[in-house]
Amino acid sequence: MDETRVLTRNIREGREPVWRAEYEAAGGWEAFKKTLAELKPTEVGELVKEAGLRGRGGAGFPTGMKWSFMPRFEERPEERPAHVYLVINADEMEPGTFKDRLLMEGDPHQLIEAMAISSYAIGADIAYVFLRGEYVECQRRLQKAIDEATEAGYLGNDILGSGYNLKIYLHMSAGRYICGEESALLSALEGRRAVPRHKPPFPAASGLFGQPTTVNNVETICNVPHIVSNGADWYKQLGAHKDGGTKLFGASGHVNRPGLAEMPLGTRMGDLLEHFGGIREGRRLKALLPGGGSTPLLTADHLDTPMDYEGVGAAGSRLGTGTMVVMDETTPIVGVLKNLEHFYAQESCGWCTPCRDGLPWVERILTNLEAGKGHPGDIELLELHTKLLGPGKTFCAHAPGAMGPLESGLKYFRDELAALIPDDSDTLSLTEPANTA
Ligand code: L3W
Repeated sequence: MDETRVLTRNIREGREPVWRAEYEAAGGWEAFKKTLAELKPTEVGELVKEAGLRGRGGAGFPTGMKWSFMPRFEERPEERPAHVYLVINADEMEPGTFKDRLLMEGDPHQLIEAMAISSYAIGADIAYVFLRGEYVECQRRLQKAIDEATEAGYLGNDILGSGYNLKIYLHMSAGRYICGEESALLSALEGRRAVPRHKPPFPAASGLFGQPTTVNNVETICNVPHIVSNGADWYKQLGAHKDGGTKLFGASGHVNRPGLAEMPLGTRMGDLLEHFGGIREGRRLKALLPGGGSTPLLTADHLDTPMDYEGVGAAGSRLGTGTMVVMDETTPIVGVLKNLEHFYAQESCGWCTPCRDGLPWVERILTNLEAGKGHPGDIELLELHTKLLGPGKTFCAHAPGAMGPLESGLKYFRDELAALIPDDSDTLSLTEPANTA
């Protein structure tokens, strides 16, 4: 299958990105000029709503609707707070996920232009990119793009004579997975401990420094200039199933050609795997995480799944970040689950008890199972944890996300996991220390 290159149209493998002159020659910054000249801020939001753009960070929340929660001050400028913020969540740390990095390294002006249009739409005067600490090359390239855009008059005061003011800043994350949760991200950006906040209030009501704020993912926002340039109908027809637009799909693990590809949302899962060269060494697919570490596993029975929000949801999982982690038939599922739960246990912020104490317990049970030291009742205990740490039981989505692969692992591979408990194992032990060898 050929790619449908919209967001990646300027990206050239292994080379420097297009800088301003080349970006402009390819039509770059025209969408921002059009926005300032022809569209009211709310009209940009309406366009994005009509296009049906949904968040690409994992949750799939409708972007236009999120923007519509921002308070408007056009009619009552005297009530406008000191600042209104757009924050780009570029803390890409989801296991198996590397799509936003490509967009930032490969076409940094696209993100900066997209931020300028989106900031205008929500009435923001300051925008931040909250960037994963290890993404130093993204930092260099984005800073250069910001400097070039400022020099060209696309950022700053009274942009292109429109009266609109915008500054963009880069902030490097100190490096914790939980910083990608939007409210923990805002705390980190304020210089405080990265612990999630209660929602509501959502960021539009009280976000960065208590001011109106919208948090969007990198890929989500990169769609905006294309929607402004080509219209909502054009965008909708790009999708192959229910949702409009394209998606950066990825594959890592046991495929012949791991990497990224921009394809219509709703592309069949089997076609995507084929695009990535199929399962390596002629083996068969055992399972895959469709969109990063916190999305429930799917199996070879799901190859016909359309990879969009509805399609993957109907198959019992989530589209997540759209970057698949692929496992062939030789992969022991206990190792997959143990590795994932080790990550989530380590990355818990420790704020709420079920997450802080439950995840290491899950990891311990899986570690023992893998080492042949399981006990009767372990499977039921794991099952119980998927309920105790499930949606609504914890402060944020971290632990429920971690339970996604475990619950689906138990659903599809229960016998394989149960067979790891030795026949001569003694009775249930809940206190055995972790095998940390
Ligand atoms: C106003 C309401 N706003 C929801 C907004 C909310 C947020 C967005 C999504 O988790 C998932 C998580 C990870 N009024 C609102 C509202 N909003 N209801 O909509 O919110 P929510 O709560 O559905 O999800 P979340 O807590 O933001 C995101 C999963 O994504 N994930 C993680 C990906 C990680 C990366 C990365 O490393 N780059 O993308 C992958 O699947 O587990 O379940 O803005 O404010 N009533």
